[in-house]
Amino acid sequence: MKVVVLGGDGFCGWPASLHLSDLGHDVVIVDNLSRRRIDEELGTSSLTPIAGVEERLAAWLETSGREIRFAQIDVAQDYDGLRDLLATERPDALVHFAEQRAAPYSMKSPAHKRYTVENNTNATHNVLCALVEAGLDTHLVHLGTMGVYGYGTAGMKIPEGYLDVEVTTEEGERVPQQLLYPTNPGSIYHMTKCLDQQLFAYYAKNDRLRITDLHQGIIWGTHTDQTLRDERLINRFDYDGDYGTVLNRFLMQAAVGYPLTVHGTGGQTRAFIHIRDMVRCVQIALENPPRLGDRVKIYNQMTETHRVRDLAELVARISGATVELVPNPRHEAPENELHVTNDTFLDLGLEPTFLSEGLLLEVEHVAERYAARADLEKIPCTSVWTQEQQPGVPTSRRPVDQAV
Ligand code: NAD
Ligand code: USQ
Repeated sequence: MKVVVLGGDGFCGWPASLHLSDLGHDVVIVDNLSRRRIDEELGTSSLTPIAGVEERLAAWLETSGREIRFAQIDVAQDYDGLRDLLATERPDALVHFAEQRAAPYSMKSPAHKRYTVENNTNATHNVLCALVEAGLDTHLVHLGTMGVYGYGTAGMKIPEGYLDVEVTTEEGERVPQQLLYPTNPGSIYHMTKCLDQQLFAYYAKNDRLRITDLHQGIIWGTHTDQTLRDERLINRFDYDGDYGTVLNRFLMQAAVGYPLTVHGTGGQTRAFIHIRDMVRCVQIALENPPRLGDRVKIYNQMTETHRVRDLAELVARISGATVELVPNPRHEAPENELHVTNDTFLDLGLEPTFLSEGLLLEVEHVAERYAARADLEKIPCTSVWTQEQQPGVPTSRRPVDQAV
């Protein structure tokens, strides 16, 4: 199948592109390289030494004999360029990773909030609009987030996208309905993924686009079978206070001897998935498209849930690291339970990589190997969620812990 991967130079998009190419699909990467420019803006860089995009692609051709083509297009800004590429390539599928994905970065300043909203919602809407204008029946697979649901329920399992409800008519009859699960975003970034959901629902209904939305948990790990084949194919590993995600940060912090930065009490429970499972999920989603006219197909793309302080204790146990409770820069529930339905991928053959198997390897093979490249000053999370959390504001004016 011909697959266009939007955001194919990023942390998820690169290994997903290699995996699909390795399976024999014809892959075209579209990326505006904004993630690399954001590294420059923040004065940070990947812990792993990632090659430039041209060098990566040449290395893949050399090692696999397979060509991945590349087009530098800003999906949010260059609508005509995107539409023309789609009209020329006429892909069978489009995988959409091309968004600003860091919650702390999205909260840094009014400019960062506005950039994140404009980039993400324009990118998604441009993709949908261009597919319709080009008259294509291309299956769109979007990488969404578990964060659209918020992270708590009244004890029920979070379903895959749609909530069963019963409404009572005027005659007193109880009628079953399914609604898009109510959104409860925890950052401007997460909010853009909620807006994406509405765009998908509309275009699936009005234009009969075939759309799959993958509500993905936090990725951990770095390597996939393909990125391991040559160091020029290595994947990025973010550890800085804006882009580093919690478990990869803890692994890196352990490797450099930095106390593990647990926010607040570390009672936050989140969903996780290994990067190898992510690429396999994208493959499975592509192989199981919705039928024409179906509503948006939503899968929960996660394999296990963990509490942040338990993760820190686990990493400390295997590495000897120390744990530090630091003030939480976010406005989030200090403690939550999280139960998630993830039957669809398991039924379709996903065999998860659990933390218990992969964690130590990750510390040894990635975090310790590249520890000398780390800039420890970039580790603290400095983006705060509210005005009251800005440095210098008395702690008495800070938001009280509450379920949000
Ligand atoms: P990333 O920032 O590493 O990659 C995103 C890529 O998209 C980058 O290469 C960037 O240059 C590109 N991009 C951004 N805006 C673009 C635009 N307007 N036009 C063209 N290219 C653009 O992020 P990632 O970690 O690979 O995440 C990919 C997707 O998966 C995101 O949508 C994110 O929300 C989702 N996701 C990521 C995680 C995670 O833990 N990393 C978890 C759940 C969901
Ligand atoms: N946290 C710490 N210490 C740290 C870093 C984070 O305790 O050093 C805590 C945070 O306060 C938060 C939790 O860990 O409670 C998760 O933070 P994170 O940065 O790992 O994840 P998040 O901001 O939610 O975002 C990441 C990706 C995003 C994706 C999301 C999936 O960056 O693209 O959508 O995970 S989910 O969390 O399921 O919504």
